[in-house]
Amino acid sequence: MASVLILMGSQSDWPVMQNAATMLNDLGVSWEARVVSAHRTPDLLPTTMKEAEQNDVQVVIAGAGGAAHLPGMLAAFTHLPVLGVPVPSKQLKGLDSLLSIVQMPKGVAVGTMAIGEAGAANAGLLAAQIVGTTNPDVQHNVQEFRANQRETVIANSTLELD
Ligand code: RP5
Repeated sequence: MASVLILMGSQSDWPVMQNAATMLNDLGVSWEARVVSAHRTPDLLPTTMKEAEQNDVQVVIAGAGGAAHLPGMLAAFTHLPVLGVPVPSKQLKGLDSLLSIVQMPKGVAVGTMAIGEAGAANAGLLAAQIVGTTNPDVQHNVQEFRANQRETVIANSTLELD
């Protein structure tokens, strides 16, 4: 299995969640992505977490929208760090997803990211930073990414009228 397991509640979450996968690719971190739903396939949650632990997954990224119980439920079944990504929902634009993920009870931790694509990308980045604490190559890639980002901002820092 890969270093990072990306889980999501529905295939419909993939356009957002693939931003995590793209970031992990850019930073040289292996990943695997699957759909498991807290509501539609609840029995798969504990077995998926057990499999992840047995196969040396280091970080779980979990995205869901609406009544987004997936990250919290996964966290309840594992000691692995879980990063929750609130996926934008049709009716409430992801505010429901955010509040469903962020307000965990004391004693079970989920790292909650921003709503949508930026949150998914940053989940990939943060997962790489966690992997990088024990993998010097990944740590180097993260540092290079940050240095390149800095150079891009500086190179485009002068503003003119349209
Ligand atoms: C959640 O319900 C999923 O994470 C998704 O964001 C949302 C809608 O799912 P679909 O009806 O598009 O399958 O469980």
